[in-house]
Amino acid sequence: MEAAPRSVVHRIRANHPVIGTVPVAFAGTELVSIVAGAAAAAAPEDGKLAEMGVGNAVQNASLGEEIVARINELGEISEEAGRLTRIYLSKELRKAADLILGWMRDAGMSAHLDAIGNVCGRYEGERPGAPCVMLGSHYDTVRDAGKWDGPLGVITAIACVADLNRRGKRLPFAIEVIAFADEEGVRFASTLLGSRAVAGTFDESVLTTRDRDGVSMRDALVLFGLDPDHIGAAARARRELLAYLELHIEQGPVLEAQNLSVGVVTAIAGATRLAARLTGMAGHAGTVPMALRRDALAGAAECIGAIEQFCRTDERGLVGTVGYVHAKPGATNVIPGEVSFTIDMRAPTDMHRKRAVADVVRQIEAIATRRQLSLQLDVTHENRTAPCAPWLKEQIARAIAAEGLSVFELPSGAGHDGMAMIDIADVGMIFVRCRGGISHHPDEHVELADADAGARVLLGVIENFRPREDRASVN
Ligand code: HGY
Ligand code: MN
Ligand code: MN
Repeated sequence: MEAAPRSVVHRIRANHPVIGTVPVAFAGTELVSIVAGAAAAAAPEDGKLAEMGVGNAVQNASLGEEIVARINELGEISEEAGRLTRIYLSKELRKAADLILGWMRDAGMSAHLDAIGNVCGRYEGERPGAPCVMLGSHYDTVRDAGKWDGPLGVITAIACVADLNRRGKRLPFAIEVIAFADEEGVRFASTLLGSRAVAGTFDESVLTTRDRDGVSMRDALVLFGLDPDHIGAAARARRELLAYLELHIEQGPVLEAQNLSVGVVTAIAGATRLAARLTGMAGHAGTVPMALRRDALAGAAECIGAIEQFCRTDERGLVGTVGYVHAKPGATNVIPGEVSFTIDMRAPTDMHRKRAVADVVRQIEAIATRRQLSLQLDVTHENRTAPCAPWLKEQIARAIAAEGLSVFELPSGAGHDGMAMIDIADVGMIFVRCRGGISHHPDEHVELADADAGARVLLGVIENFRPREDRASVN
């Protein structure tokens, strides 16, 4: 199934059938009108903005140009010719890390690679050693990815620091930028490996998991030049961070529908990922009668159909995806004896997601029993919904309003590093509009003007940043 005929792949790209369905579940009219109402309530009134002293945003129209140029440069670093794939701990990820290290140093930061492969930069504040506002996103990609998912946040953060540095401006706190090495979780089933290491929640048992080629994470770290026994050194303490802020493309169509460049994220939806394996009996495609077969792929197909049907009939934003299927032995004239597939399920609330996962698991078990297939089902990743901190949403809203833009709030259906960082810091997120809501796809695109607007908003948040009240004394 992985190696679909080329013509089919091209037809799918042209129609965008997957992309057309996923975001719509999170952008259903009911949900959007609720968040739009909330946004209207949260947006500061014009008169109040002057009082807040937010009319002094820095106008720097060139940030977008530099950001787009760097997005294109980083997007060239791929392990596959003709398409962008940069998987955790690959040679190309290392090459990308070196490029980002150079950008950070050029922006006036000290920079290093941490114990899990994150690229970390620090721009000192007025006094060395002060706690930081941490800006981040990821620099790994999915397979056949777009250039913007992850890198936009990293590159924009560096551009903001470079702008401060050019002006010789230091703030009462440090700014750190982290390019997380694994957010997508493509290689080792578990995800958010980079941000979990920084949050001190990295699960060491992942070190023994193997990629598709049988390489363990432990061995891959060594090949990358890192020491698997020192991952703990990447962990940061809560007292070192005043906040974690991430700018990211929306990956959905809501901002485009609202005709807005940027938005304030309210929460990052939780997700559950499972790995399923069905085992039947391989056999001769010509001799075994249909009634006597235990075809693992036909069973998997029924499971996939059941998952889709279950999620489609849900009217409260549930989405479910089977994104990987591998059939063995994988020959035209052999009945498939074993099939592995993944399941990704998300919903606007944790309760809803957990109930849905339990229902889907029951259906898969029933299908396996009826077809006399043995079933192994493992939860490989589980993340609860991460709410963005109200005080950070407010500061982002002020920065947006200061740019003369409307303030609009929306939830994130996609996962982000903030889901891990919330264990050591309050989290705020800025979304930037992307064309057609397309993401995890080579057609992913952000207009230069929107990249520029996002950068100006992030810079505005940083320059006007006020720590949470109980951290007001940052030195
Ligand atoms: O899968 C996600 O939501 C994210 O893009 N990694
Ligand atoms: Mn992604
Ligand atoms: Mn991302």
